[in-house]
Amino acid sequence: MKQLTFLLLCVGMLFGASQASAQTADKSKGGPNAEVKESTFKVYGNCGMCKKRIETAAKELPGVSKANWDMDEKKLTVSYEDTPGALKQIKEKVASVGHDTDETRAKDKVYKALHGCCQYDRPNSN
Ligand SMILES: [Cu+2]
Repeated sequence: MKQLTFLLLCVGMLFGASQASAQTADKSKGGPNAEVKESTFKVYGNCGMCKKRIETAAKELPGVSKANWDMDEKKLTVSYEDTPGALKQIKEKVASVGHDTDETRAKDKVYKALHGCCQYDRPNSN
């Protein structure tokens, strides 16, 4: 069900992007002229391997230009094109590689497959 939601979000964003290119120079609609925004949010993890995994996952998304996870604070700072749903998509992506965030939760199966030292204490719920 979560995957379906994600898929719908992707389709929605594609549709949004094509609309934006039809109406040129409207920055609020996203697309090539979208403003780059920086956000910081909680991402659970433990070690340097987690850091690499989290940052790599975030940067795989188109529109994400920077990703830095603070190992002490357990917070990820990202620079991304501010299109509708972009931040949620980053959180979904980070959860898809096993790391819970303030809004998204990794699948148990993915979490359990993480390296032993990466199995952080999970929050009770989201
Ligand atoms: Cu780790």
